[in-house]
Amino acid sequence: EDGYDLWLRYAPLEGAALERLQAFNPVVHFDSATPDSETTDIAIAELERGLASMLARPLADDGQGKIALHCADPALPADGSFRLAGAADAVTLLAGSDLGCLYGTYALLRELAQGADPRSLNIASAPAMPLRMLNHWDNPDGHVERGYAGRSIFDWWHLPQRMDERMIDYARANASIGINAVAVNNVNARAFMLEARYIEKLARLADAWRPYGIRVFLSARFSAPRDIGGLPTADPLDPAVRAWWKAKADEIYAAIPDFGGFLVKANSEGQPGPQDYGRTHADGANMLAEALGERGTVIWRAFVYSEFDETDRHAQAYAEFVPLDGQFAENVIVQVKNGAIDFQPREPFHPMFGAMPHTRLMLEAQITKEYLGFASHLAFLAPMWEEVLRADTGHGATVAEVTSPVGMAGVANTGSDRNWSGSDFDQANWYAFGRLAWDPTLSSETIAREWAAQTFSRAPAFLDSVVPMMLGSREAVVNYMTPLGLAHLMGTGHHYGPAPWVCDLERPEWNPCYYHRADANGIGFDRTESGTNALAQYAPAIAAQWADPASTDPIWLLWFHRVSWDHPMPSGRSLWAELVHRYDSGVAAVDAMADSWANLAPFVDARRHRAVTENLAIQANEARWWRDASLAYWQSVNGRELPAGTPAPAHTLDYYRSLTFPEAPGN
Ligand code: BDP
Repeated sequence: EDGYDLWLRYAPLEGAALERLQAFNPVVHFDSATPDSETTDIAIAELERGLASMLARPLADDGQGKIALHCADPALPADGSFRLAGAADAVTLLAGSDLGCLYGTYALLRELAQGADPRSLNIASAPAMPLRMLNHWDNPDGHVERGYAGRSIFDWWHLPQRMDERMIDYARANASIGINAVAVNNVNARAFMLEARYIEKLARLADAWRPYGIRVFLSARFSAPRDIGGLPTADPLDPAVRAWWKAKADEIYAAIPDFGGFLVKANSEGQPGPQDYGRTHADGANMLAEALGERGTVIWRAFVYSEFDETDRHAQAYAEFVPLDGQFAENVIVQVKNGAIDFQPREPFHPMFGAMPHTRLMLEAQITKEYLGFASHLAFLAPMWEEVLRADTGHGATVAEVTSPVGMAGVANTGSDRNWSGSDFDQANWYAFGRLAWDPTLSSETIAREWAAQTFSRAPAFLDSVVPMMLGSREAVVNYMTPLGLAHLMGTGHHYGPAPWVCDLERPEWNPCYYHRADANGIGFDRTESGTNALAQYAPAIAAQWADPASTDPIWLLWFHRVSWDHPMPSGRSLWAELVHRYDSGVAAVDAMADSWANLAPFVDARRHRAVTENLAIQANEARWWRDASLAYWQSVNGRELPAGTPAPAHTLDYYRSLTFPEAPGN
């Protein structure tokens, strides 16, 4: 086992589950109305592959098969919805489209792989969100920005003539969790990826993925008309620029009739955009939307912080976008990160959610763990996404309700590593992302359980131990990296490891000290009225709750408030003692994960067990590193002793400050 098969291992069943399936004679047949398509062929082949593997024998087709597919049921919508109904003599899979049959097939296999009784299946499933998308930050030269799993899986060098089999396995994995859209290149985009030779390459991928229900998108560089089009400007209101994009869209649609559209990062972190010409985000997005017309969608990112404007980075996206509500074309989606800063281990939900009722907003999550320990720390991210999806915006809807009519994008964590994600447990984040985009009401626990059962072992004793370990893992990371609402304390550039002392970077909001604002008197970022008042961007009920430290959940305290080191916490501890306590809990939680995992050796093949063990050893060391370096720094600022009985940092602050990591994966 090397992890390549992901959650699609279809491990042989045992005991009662095996007997039940044996007795069931699970041969597949389909009705005559079912369209003969590549997609139904894939569904049937996948079912046969999965069933044969779980039965550990080839399927014998005696004409009496008990799995019946009806993929053209007029009563069901053609959006991928399906129904699975078990009975004593058959399992029926009903869908309104061949894609629904493919999704239903994966659902059936997922249930059987967990040992479910086929006769008692009763599932009606429909995608909650129309767009369930991966955003790859992959560069055409094979480097992946913020990628920790090797090189890019996309081989632009050899495409279109040569296409790796991995592209099919990638599509299978995505289809199995309902992902239906992929932006193949980095949002920090190279304009040449819009050239004809790249369209040919992309068309090969689009053709390969179409039967799996996946549409391709391209990240488009806003200045492309200048960069590659020979025009003197990229001004969105310039007729020649508009004509260039229209012709470009026509060229793409001629090669890829179901091309999804463009993903755009504009006027952010040095990227070009409409503001370069005194135009708004709406002007820029609408120009591209017009070029695509009804054929496709412009996904315009709200992650902006162009020039530091003396206020608060937290407030910038809202300030630029909310006044434009109602001005975006029908086929524009604004894609908003879960929080207002940048994919930190914990952020409150972004205040834009719910604040733009006349704009289609989509949630952007980060699957790759840029700020949560890369691929060496174990952090299961479903609880983080569940936290944001379930957040009440105060505008009469949760974040899930605001975004469900549109969709959810995840920054992919895939790479050329044999196990795809850089570590076995990081596969769970890809899986969880897809499952939540399909159904944001699923609990993290359900997702962890089904993933772990399919990926490692369905033994209840294994699951009862590994699931709680996964569920607590992200909170452990929050505690040893950025407890109590702290954020952005990581090392410069590579974003790995602690560096709360950094204070000399060119732009204020690049510095950790800008975020923690610690001095002898206190710590935290005042975003209330007495500070930057970014809090006023939230709906009144939410803002009121967070305006007072006493009614603010301690997990957000230092995000919104600057308090003294003696500030009394609900636990009865002072802020300083509570902070130390949280770091220690984070470290202890990692040690507990390592212990649990050690006990699970009997359930996991030796190779993957060892790989996880090695990562947990790294994490245990590095949790201490985060704790010790952070505490050493806070002590240098506040001059305080550690609470009695608390171990001192292993090294001096100077030691932690002197560490450099030229070998760390950079950006
Ligand atoms: C930040 C990353 C940077 C991305 C940027 C983005 O550090 O590499 O380009 O987000 O989302 O988190 O555009």
